[in-house]
Amino acid sequence: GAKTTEKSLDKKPIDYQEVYNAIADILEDNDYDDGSIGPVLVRLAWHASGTYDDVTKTGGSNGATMRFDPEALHGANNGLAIARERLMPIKQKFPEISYGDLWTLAGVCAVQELGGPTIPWRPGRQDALDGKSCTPDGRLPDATQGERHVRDVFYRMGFNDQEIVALAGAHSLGRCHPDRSGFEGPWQEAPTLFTNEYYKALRDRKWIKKTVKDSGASQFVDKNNPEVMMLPAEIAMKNDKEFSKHINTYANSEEKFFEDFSKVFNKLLELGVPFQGNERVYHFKPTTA
Ligand code: DDH
Repeated sequence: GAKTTEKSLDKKPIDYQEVYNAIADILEDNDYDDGSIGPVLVRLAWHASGTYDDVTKTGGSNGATMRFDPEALHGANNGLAIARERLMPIKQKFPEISYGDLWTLAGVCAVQELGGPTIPWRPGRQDALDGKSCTPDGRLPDATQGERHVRDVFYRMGFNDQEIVALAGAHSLGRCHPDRSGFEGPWQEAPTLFTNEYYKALRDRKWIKKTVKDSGASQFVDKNNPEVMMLPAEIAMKNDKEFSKHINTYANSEEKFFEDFSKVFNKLLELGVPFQGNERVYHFKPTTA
């Protein structure tokens, strides 16, 4: 009947490339950090996904449970309300998209628009209706800890050492904020460009321990440019034989880094998502190309 027709007209399929383009449009913001909200959108996609536990099959980007307490209040998620709010106009423009799909697509868009590789992406995340499936606090990595903890956290998601190092290259983007994590500064001098500079910096520069004035947190800074930093967990990774092997590979080849990052970021964003199997895989066209 007429009613059914109306309903199916309502539910016209979402053009995800259009969503991508709309997100690309709001990335640049001269008032925000280094002039782009891209980095914090990448962090939102990662924190939504990195709660996954491969043993209990809980967590991950399905459900977008970070919208709810207590997950919204987890210390690791400090500052991410900003990222969620910035995406609200996009949600209003494309109300049919789930929050989980929107946040992960925004991460893909930011990586691509800031010069990174194409990341294959599929829709299929469904929103939780309340906070009942919020994950317990402590599933995301603690930057004050060492290589053992980093392995515990990422092995739980189902990643190996090479994948852990490839994922860490996302720190090519963005910066630490004393009021969010206690740490301060970007990982290298161009925090709105997705490159392999992070690995070169980690491998080649002389890192010295320093206390952040505002927070008392201990971090490492570049001897020649103390504006640039590394987290204690990253210096521990650099000093780990297996991790440093991969750091070296990616410092030597941006091409290899891009190839591996594309695969592993896609894997991260799909953890725990109940795909039907018939979803189209998108390879979004950068608006900058
Ligand atoms: Fe990260 N990250 N991250 N990170 N992350 C921070 C910021 C950003 C760790 C700690 C921190 C990944 C892995 C790790 C991004 C992406 C990714 C901050 C600073 C801390 C602390 C937050 C703040 O003060 O605003 C640790 C520890 C690890 C680890 O590997 C052990 C991964 C896997 C990703 C990813 O996207 C694949 C991005 C982007 C930022 C910058 C955010 C911003 O606002 O700028």
